[in-house]
Amino acid sequence: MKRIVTVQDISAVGKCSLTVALPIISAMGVECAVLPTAVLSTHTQFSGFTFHDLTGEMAPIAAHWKKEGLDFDAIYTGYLGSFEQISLVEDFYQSFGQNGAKLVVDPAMADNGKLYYGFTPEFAKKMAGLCAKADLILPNLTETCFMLGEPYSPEYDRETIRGYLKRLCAMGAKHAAMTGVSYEKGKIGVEMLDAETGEFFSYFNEHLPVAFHGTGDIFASATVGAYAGGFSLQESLKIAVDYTLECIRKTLADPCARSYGVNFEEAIPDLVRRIGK
Ligand code: PXL
Repeated sequence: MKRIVTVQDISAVGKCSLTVALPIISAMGVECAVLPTAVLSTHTQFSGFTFHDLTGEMAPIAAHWKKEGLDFDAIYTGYLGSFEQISLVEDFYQSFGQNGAKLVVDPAMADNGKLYYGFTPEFAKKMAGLCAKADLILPNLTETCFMLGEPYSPEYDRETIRGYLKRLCAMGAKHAAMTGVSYEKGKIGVEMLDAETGEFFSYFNEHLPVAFHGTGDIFASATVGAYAGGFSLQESLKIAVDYTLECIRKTLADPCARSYGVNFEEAIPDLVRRIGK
């Protein structure tokens, strides 16, 4: 069985970061180790959340894993809370990337033209440095704009997106896949550039006219689960687009849907069937 490690926070309630990465990646038949960065009562879109930083635990946990001879097929980072955590992830990759572990970075820090609570444009530049080392990055348009120092506009065309992807790859990422891309009314999906071949790949499915928190984490987790499980990158992105759409459908159909995240749980059986597990 493949084993990956994901580095992100535990938002105890919130259907994001570790509470979605663990169930999704495990359900896809991939062992999911966790390097938790912080414990929050909820994600930061709630007001009054508690926050307990675990930065001090990261290096000792990594050192113990090294001593035990553990390694990983992929290192998947999501929401990181500080410059120091990004530096620690860079050290972690330096140490655990030697055996060919792929680094997948979801620079979860912004959406809809705005940085999440607590982040600054300087933080986005530091995140761009981590993205430069990655095999695959999964930013949305807002995160891309902050990393490239471009103004955000919800209006764009394919040429603009492809230009941004080229610039992200020029910084060092081997594959840059932008999530939540829509060139045509009623369709949304992903556009990826493979820096080695210079080829673009895109895939779209139905765009339901709603926006929910947490879909980026769900998308990234499904991509990592599929990719680590042996699917090609292209097929992994298709699986993630379709699964994210199914989660949104399930949320819209759920009379008890939560306001803070999507119903990814009831779409897991579809995902598992899709990947033939
Ligand atoms: O979904 C990304 C995310 C992860 N973790 C925390 C967050 C957010 C987005 O707001 O606040 C703590």
